[in-house]
Amino acid sequence: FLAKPAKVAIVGCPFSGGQGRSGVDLAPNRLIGAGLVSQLANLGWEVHYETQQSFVDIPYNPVPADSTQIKGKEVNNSTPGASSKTDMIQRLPDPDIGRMKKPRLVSAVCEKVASEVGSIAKKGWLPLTLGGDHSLGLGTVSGTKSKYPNAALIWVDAHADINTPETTDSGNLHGCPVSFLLGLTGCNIEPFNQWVKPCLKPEELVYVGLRDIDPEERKLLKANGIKVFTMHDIDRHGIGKVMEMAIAHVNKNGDTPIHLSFDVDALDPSEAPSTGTPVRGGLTFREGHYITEAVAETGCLVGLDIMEVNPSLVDKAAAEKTIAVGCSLARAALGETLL
Ligand code: 4U7
Ligand code: MN
Ligand code: MN
Ligand code: MN
Repeated sequence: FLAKPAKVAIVGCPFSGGQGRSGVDLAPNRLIGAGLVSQLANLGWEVHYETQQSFVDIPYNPVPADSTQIKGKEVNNSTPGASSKTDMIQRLPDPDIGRMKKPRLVSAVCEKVASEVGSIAKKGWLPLTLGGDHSLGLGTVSGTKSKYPNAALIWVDAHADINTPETTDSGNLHGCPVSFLLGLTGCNIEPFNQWVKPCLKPEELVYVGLRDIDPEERKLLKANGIKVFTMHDIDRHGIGKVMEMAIAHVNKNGDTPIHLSFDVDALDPSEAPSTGTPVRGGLTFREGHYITEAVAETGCLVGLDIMEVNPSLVDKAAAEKTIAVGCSLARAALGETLL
């Protein structure tokens, strides 16, 4: 269904509100700065790039690092003490709801991302979303599902990101997007229930690379019969066999649209050191690329996310390495190594 090479629209999402470490919002600019647009164009894709500046219109948004972005907006700041020349948007408080941190901000941003990704998909283009933290996956997958209701989801990550508002210990919503997509118990909650549609069936989902699963997440994975390929499975079978099984699980007839959500922390920290929640014992450089190549080979890719690059972590060399591998994974998913 996607003529290849075709059009890819890059959605840059400078967003960090789904977790606690600043800097992950710098990744889209850095990935673009590393030459991603021309790299994809060189593969034969027509590339559109747009950054989601509209995030700054969200009233819960924290003041952007470059606050010139919001100059010219209407002054309507009644929050005591929050008034300044550059902070001209009224910024509403976003207190925790239960355990969830920044629920209104995350929800509003993901709703915008869902609409953007959905409209790109509806044009028949491939949306490539550059995070930002992985809470954005709630938006990207919702967007893909609005065009392809039967789309499969391949979630490549050290983590399962399937905590619910009730099970999350950290309260960080980047650990929760999958539970909302599945509509698990506890997810029908404000503000998310104002727009999120539980759009993903457990059998449409497969994980690759997991090695840090919370006890409550383990129960949810089992109770819902979700297919998981952990690092242990990759050690046992090799990545070739694992991807064969993973793709067979969600793409039985070879014609199921596939959304690939790649959290760079799936890679070993030696390959992707600049990320907020690194976990030892991850994918090698080649295993990571094999995953994206295997998906490219299906010809079924309809949505791609590169998430959780945080260029402000570790040091300059680490950031450059992580940015380079992010670009490289995106190229491989878009067919760089296909003959
Ligand atoms: B990421 C965690 F407790 N499970 O919920 C949580 F271990 O998008 C981590 O995969 C979540 O990076 C990691 O906070 C979210 C934790
Ligand atoms: Mn993740
Ligand atoms: Mn992760
Ligand atoms: Mn992470």
